Formats: sequence, structure tokens, C-alpha cells
Amino acid sequence: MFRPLRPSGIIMITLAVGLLFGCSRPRQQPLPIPRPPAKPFLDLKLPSDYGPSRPGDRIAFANQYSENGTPNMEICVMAAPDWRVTRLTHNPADDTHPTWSPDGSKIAFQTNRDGNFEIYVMNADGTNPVNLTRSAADDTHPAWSPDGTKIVFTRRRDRRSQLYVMNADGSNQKPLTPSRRKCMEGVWSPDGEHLAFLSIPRGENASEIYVMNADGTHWRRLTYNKVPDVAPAWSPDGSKIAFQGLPQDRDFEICVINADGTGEPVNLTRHAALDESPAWSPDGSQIAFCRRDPDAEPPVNDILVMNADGTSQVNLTRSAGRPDIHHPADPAWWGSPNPHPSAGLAVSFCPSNLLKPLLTARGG
Ligand SMILES: [Ca+2]
Ligand SMILES: [Ca+2]
Ligand SMILES: [Ca+2]
Repeated sequence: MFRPLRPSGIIMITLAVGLLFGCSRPRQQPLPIPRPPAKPFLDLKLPSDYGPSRPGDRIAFANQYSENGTPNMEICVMAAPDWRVTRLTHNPADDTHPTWSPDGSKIAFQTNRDGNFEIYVMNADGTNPVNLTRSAADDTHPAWSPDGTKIVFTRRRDRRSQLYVMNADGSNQKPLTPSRRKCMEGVWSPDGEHLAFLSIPRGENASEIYVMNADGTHWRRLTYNKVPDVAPAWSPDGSKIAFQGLPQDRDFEICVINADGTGEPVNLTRHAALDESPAWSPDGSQIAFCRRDPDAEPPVNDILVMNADGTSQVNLTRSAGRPDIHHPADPAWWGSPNPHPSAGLAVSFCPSNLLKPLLTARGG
């Protein structure tokens, strides 16, 4: 669209013309040939304001690498405009579940590099990884508070899982939920007032989505379907919670429910593949998620992006034939007020003996 030139634009053109006609450059030197901008390798319909260094211009995720033939996960970031992959961790252990600090300067993640799972934090360029939890328990699923001062995480030991909260420097670790109830995958509401999380209701054996006040009081159960619901992710406006569910008890779908518990969950993906780990874009218009479909041709094992109503599902990573992406997992969209802890733990609730029948039921 044509826009009238601003005074600054006129000055820039004057400068450019001056340079072009050699005010300061000897004539015999060839002028640099301007290169065309690098062609994005993906034809993505992403909002045009996802330009470099704007909210939404990058997604942290976990990506599989192989060291001496042994696969393990690493934290990576892919960034606009071409969504190229930058690897941030280099460790033979599993590094997964990245979550951005609200100012985008740091990434917290889980890793078992020290023998059991710990929450680590590093700079957003991968430098200076620091062990925050230093406990004998398994510490997983970090999520940053919207004001950046705290991290909620899951601590698992002796078959108990509790939500813990700590200061963002690892100090003052304390439980938020009672040890008698299994609780996992806490994630703050954008206003910091509430936490969505998973718990297994008494007398049942599948995790459901709950919401509580940020101090651990006043639990509300949101889902009642008796199949595992995991990976809650709050919409940036706080009105909805996306999660990974089993609406037809067949394969995982990305679902969304009102955060106040009203209405019924809506199935957004409706696809005969495993759809996992929703992550909202910062403006709430889109959701990134993982899709695993070994039966597709070529097989799909990718991060996709769709509109928040489930339309326009676009494969972001297109990993088939790409050497730099294997089993991408746990997308976390930078600039989102509520980067979520994602759904890798889904495996804890949907272990291979359950996944197999799911795949078999689809003819896999
Ligand atoms: Ca690793
Ligand atoms: Ca630990
Ligand atoms: Ca599905």
C-alpha cells in the first residue's frame, strides 16, 4: 500500500542518492550488489506483525539430536522470518519443556543431566545454564509467573507429584498443593491470579484440568471426561484454556475450554493424528501444537500452527527430509504472556502401552 514519505524517509533517500553518486566512495570501486532478501522456506500465513524482534517472532521447542547413536532432546529456538533452527543446549541428557521469561531474556527448562530432573535456567542464547532446583526429586514442567519473579514447577518423588513454587533464582522452594493429591503441570493465568494445572480426581485414574488461586486455594475442576487431559495453556486474554485431550477417547486433540468452567470443551483439531502441546501466540489469534502421524505420507512429526478456532492448520516445521528437525516437541511462543509448560509429560499419563492401542485403533 502506498504511504506518503515521512521527512525521515526523504533524508534517507537523499543520503542514498548521495552514496550512489559517489560523494565519499571512489568511482573505480564497484558498488555492492544488493542481495534479495532470503526467501523464507516456509509459505506461512502468520500475522504480518511477527517480524524480527517483535512478540511472536520465535518459538522455543525441544528437538531430538543423536550423540554417538543415542538420541536425546535439546532446547532449540526457531525464529522469523525464515523459522531457521538455532540449537541452545548441547548435552547428552534430555533437555525439554522450555518456557520463556516474560521479558524474553531467559529460558527455563527441565533436564536430567545431573542424574534426576532439575529445572535449569539459561540466557535466551543458551549461555550460562544454572541448576535452580538441586533436589533429589524429579523437578519438571517449569512455568514463569507473568511478573517474572517466580517459577511454578512439578516435583515428583516417591510416587507423589506436587506443584511447587520458587523465586526465579531458585530460592524459597515451597509446595503449593498437598502431598496427598497428585498435581502436575501448573501454569499461571496472564494476570498472575490463578494457576491452571492437572490433578487426578479421587477415585479416578486420569488427569483432569483444574484451576486454583495462585496461593493454592479454591480449586475448580474444569474437565470431567475420565480420560487424560494434559498440557493446559492459558489464552493471553485469560478467558480460555487450551489443553491436550482425548474427546473421543481415540487420539489426542487440541481442545479449548472457558477458564471459568462454563460450557463444554471444544475440539479444535479434529484430526486422526496425535495432536499435542498447545501454545498460544502472543496476540491470542493462533495456537502452535505438535502433530504426530506416522501413517501419513510422508510421516508427520511436526509443530503446526492454526487459528485459535482450529482453522488454517499449517505445518510450521515440515520435518520430512529436513536434517535439523526430529521429533519437535513442547513449543513455547516467545512474547506470549503465558508460555506454557507443555505436554511432554503426556507420556506419563499416556504411556506406550496406551499410546500403542491408540495408534493401532487408527490402523497404525
Ligand atoms: Ca540434550
Ligand atoms: Ca531434582
Ligand atoms: Ca488428533
